[in-house]
Amino acid sequence: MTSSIDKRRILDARAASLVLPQGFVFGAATAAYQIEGAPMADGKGESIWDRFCEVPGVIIDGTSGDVACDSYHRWKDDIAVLKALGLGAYRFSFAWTRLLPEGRGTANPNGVAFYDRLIDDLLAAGIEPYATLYHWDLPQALQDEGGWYNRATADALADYAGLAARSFGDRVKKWTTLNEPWTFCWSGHASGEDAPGLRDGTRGGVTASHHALLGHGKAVPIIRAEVPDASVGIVFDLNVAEPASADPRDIAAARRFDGAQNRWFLDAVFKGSYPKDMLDLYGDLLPAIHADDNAVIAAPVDYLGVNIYRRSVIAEGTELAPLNYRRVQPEGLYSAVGYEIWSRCMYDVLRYVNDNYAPKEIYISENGVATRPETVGADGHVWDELRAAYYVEHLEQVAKAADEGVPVRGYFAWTLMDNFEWAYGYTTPFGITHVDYQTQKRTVKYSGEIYAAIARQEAAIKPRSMAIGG
Ligand code: IFM
Repeated sequence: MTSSIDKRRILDARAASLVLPQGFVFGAATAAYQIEGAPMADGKGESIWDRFCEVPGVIIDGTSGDVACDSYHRWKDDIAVLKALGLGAYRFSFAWTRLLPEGRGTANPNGVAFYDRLIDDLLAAGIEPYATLYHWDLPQALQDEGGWYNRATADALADYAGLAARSFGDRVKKWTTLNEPWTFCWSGHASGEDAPGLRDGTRGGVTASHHALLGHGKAVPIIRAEVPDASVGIVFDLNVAEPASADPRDIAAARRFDGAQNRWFLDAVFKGSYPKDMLDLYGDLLPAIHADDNAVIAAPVDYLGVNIYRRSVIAEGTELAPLNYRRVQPEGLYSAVGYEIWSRCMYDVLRYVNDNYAPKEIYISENGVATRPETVGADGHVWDELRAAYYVEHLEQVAKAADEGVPVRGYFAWTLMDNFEWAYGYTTPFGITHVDYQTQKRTVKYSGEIYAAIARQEAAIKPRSMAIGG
């Protein structure tokens, strides 16, 4: 039997031997609703997640992001953690309703001032801000006008992008328009597990997707006009889809699933049109696609962000007609949110994206693993060995793809610290830093230490306890 200490030694050695390209960016990611708290402070407006969390039964533990990590007040603690970890980049999102409480119109100066402070303090700490405009928290005022079912929401996103770029573009140079349109469009509008909780099936998912992509396409030139030296991209959550068997029906189902989650978004942005097989499949369920929409959506981007958590093994089934698929769970190790832990998905997705779409640059904008809630031990540590191994194994796959010439430029751990995991509430933490929600004390976990050591290219890993805030 290998002891825990031996396992850590082996892992530390593997971490120490990782080689990533020169200049590779190591960062950590968060999102506004998941960490900030203070939902109504200083003139902030209501978002669809503020509203959704009030619906009984939708969040597994009945919680919300009302307090979360209290980062609205404790952003300095978050920066202290990033600094202690030695990370060079922080991916965060703006809460649209802090900047524009009604979704459009007059800016809220308090919201602008909050992100000014965050950005200034990040830069002072030598950490590059990677800002995301939309990480799922649509203003409720826009939802009341139809949300992503309404084409006008695309224009509202573009106007909001202009405001953010004018306000912060002198200091923020890395811009992401949307985070994970597949998830927020389909989980929010087809199956209903996420806000706004609509269960409108494929028609809902595809309608929201088209308008979200349109908003992205309209936002890109506006950001460029405001910030000529900006690097602008979009973040997709992609999974390579594998047929569960050689049965032609499973092969066809995997192809449909790939079309819905991957090709629909990637073809639109990188090839300038939706995949023909998916247009045919969706048929009458499609929203109105105007003559120049494809060209708008295909506005050239500087990079693609890839969020990757698993592969998808797909059989024919009954989910989301006419996609008609079923997710198969191969035997193996699973995370607390039921995702198979299978590091090869990282290499496969990088190759898939590079070989089929050849983006100029790729960032792994999120990757990480959920466990059950952890506690800080008597020795002051959180020995999250499973998560530490996850990072080492997935970074080995990044290194392999980079070695083969895939232009992967950086990696962001999901997530900097335990936070509000949407419908799972606080039951499935993903953090490399533990958060004690009673005291708001942040304690870097073993995974954070090992990740920091990799980021610093240290040869030897010496875990130590770091407690910040509280
Ligand atoms: O927490 C989420 C994040 O907001 C978007 N990507 C997936 C993460 C883990 O589920």
